[in-house]
Amino acid sequence: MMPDSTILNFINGHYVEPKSKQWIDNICPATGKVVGKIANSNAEDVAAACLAAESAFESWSETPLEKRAHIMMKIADLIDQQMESLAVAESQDGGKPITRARNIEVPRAATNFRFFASAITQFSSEAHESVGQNAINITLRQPLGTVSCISPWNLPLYLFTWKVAPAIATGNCVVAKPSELTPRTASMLGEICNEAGLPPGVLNIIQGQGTTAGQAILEHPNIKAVSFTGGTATGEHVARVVAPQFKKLSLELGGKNPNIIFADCNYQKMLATTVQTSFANQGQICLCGSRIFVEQPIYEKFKTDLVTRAQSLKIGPPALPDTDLGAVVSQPHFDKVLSYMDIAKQEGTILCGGEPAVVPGHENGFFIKPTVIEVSSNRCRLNQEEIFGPVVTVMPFKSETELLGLANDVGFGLSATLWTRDLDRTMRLSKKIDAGVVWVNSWLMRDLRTPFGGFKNSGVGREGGLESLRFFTEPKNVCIAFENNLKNEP
Ligand code: TXE
Repeated sequence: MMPDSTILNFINGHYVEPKSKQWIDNICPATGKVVGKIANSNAEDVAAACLAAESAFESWSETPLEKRAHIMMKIADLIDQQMESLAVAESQDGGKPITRARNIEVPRAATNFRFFASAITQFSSEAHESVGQNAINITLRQPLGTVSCISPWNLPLYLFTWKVAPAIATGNCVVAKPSELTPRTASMLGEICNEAGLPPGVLNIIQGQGTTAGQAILEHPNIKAVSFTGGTATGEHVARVVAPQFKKLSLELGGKNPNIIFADCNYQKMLATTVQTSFANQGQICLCGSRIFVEQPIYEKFKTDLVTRAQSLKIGPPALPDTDLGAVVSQPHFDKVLSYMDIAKQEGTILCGGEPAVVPGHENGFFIKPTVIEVSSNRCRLNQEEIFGPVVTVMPFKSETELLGLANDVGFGLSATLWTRDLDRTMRLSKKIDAGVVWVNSWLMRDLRTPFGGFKNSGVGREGGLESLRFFTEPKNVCIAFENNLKNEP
């Protein structure tokens, strides 16, 4: 293996250079400095990874479930053991506070492996007896072969393993690509898999840009399924390339989620959680509640309180334990988020933030102050486009009917957060909100058995629990006819 600052491909259990010898810079978001180089792979590297996956498949797909589960549990244990180095790498790569990486995200990567290790031993398929026709139908759930997992930069190891774990649990071999902005923890996972005894070729990790490495994965004829999480525009492109090849496709895309606050809510709990739904991970979580709608009677108080809380968040070096907000992921993303501040001046009133933050010693880092913008219409760009930074809008509403119109008047439908103590209202609204997940008096609580995914431009398909196990398997019906006459043998 090369030094930590050189990120190689992981193919057939070995770290290898890209065949083209092309590299991209790895830039630290907190300093703006180049800290290493990343393999920029192309179709040749993807072909080598596919070959490795194909040769591993026959044996892995026939490996007893208990053995697969045992190896995956070991991977989870090793992630736990290497928590600190993984958290440091995650924080340095993405600019996120180390405490977030250490306490939430990397532990969840271990949980992903543990959950699917256990789930595969409980997975069952169906049987249908064709009564009166003397036949029984048995549904086999077979692995697909080589599948691909393409993941984004905002929750790197957490989302990478969320796809890889069910893919290998079901007996597939994987060609996976992490984001070129955050390649390190996925790269470290290769070594962990070797140590845990995962056979070579079961997980292959291709590094590099979406347009080269990612595109080659989409186009490889032997890849049977694509599980993708990323931006909606990229998802649309992925769908266009993959659909004519009739590959299975799962898309988890962007969000523009409403955070709906009624006056009868538990105010303190709502306020504390809303600070998280607005600014956690610098607002770079697809489930963040970036459009806040507040019932009129508490609107002014809420506005003042949210601004006070936002201004008291500590923006600082990601490595410090008391940092609340780190850097956003890259210079282009920093520019994109800040470009909305000009729009904000036309479409609303900036109540706080709205500009870069200067962190001493990190003057070239991509830090942005938590920003709250008051808007008077939901039909503005600030409320219709995914900004994906520490930026929220606030706006009052008077009735449930008005609120529902506002909440659903958007092209996305990933999640919604609802704050109320009224059970009837909870059910009324939950049924009508266009979103794959409705958090009521909560946010980001995880139960891995539940379906996860979005309506509208937020994606196609669901992940989680049985949904993931079904996605990574092909059902095959075996119809067995039988003789139904009792034999009168002596
Ligand atoms: O992500 P991309 P970007 C949103 C967010 C953000 C916007 C763009 O609004 O501002 O998307 O982010 C790979 N073939 N989300 O451009 O491009 C890429 O290498 C195959 C929301 O950074 O979607 C990476 O591994 N793969 C989202 C992955 O796709 C390709 C999280 C995601 O990158 C490819 C991230 C191609 N042609 C951004 N092009 C969420 N839902 O949480 C790119 N990729």
